[in-house]
Amino acid sequence: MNEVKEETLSPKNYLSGVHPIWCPGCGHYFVLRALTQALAWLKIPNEQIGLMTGIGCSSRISAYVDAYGFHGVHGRALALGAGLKAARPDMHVIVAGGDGDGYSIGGNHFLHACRRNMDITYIVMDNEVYGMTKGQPSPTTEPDWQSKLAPEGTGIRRFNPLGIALASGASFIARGFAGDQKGVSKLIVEAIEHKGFSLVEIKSPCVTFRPEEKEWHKTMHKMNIEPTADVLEAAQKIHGNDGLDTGIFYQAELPVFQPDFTEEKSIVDFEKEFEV
Ligand SMILES: Cc1ncc(C[n+]2csc(CCOP(=O)(O)OP(=O)(O)O)c2C)c(N)n1
Ligand code: SF4
Repeated sequence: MNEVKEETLSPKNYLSGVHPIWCPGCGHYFVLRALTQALAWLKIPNEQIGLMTGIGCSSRISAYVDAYGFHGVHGRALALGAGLKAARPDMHVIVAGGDGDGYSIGGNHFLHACRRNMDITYIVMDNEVYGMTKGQPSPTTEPDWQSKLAPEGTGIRRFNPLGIALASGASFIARGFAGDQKGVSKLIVEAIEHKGFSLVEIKSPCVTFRPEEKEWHKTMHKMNIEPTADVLEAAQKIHGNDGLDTGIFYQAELPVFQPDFTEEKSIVDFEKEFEV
């Protein structure tokens, strides 16, 4: 790992040196940059970071960051993150991946990660498509998007990650846009500092299979949403807009689930404590 000295701390201290193989112009490059900026800002020692990812172009990010990491199984990154946080509460656990990884095959884990509210930061690079497997529609793809694989569109309504996170009990819910690197970096800082499960959904264009997403920089609203701890107000902000707003939609202090494995406990004590 890189030696981190306070006076020389910069985003570069958090790059592994492995060269990203994303397509030129892919939004995920900007997310990587925003993440390393956030880590440098917070001065988190590299060995105190656990970056767990699933499978997809976005999930490759764990190879590019100089931290402990695990490039796991498709849709299971949150389970890895929960396991790490349970065993090592002292670590900053960051889970990252794509909309396919997190909302489709990993959808069940997403619901329960929100509900459990462990102190984990979840970064989803949402490009509204499966990039790695050549452009299949994902849960966030609009129903009328026509592609070789779905020539007439899917006709299926979109998954609403922010609304579902709110309904499921996440205590920090934000949306950013990869093209607004400063904004995304700030959201990641706030999310890591937040105690509880934080969702940072980042609209991150797939320039290869959804070239029209290059236009997002013209349509996304930059950091126009202020946080609220009121669920109804947050629901209005999430559901009552055009899906292009960014910022923190909801932030509240809610009970955080953290099993205590630091002392010998029987399973009966554990069940009593957590009412399982
Ligand atoms: C169990 C399993 N099913 C399917 C796949 C094939 N697969 C690999 S990546 C992927 C989707 C990736 O899409 P997303 O998570 O949105 O990331 P992106 O590549 O767009 O960044 C799929 C379906 C797999 N690797 N494992
Ligand atoms: S296929 Fe799309 S998501 Fe994957 S690296 Fe290329 S631009 Fe990025």
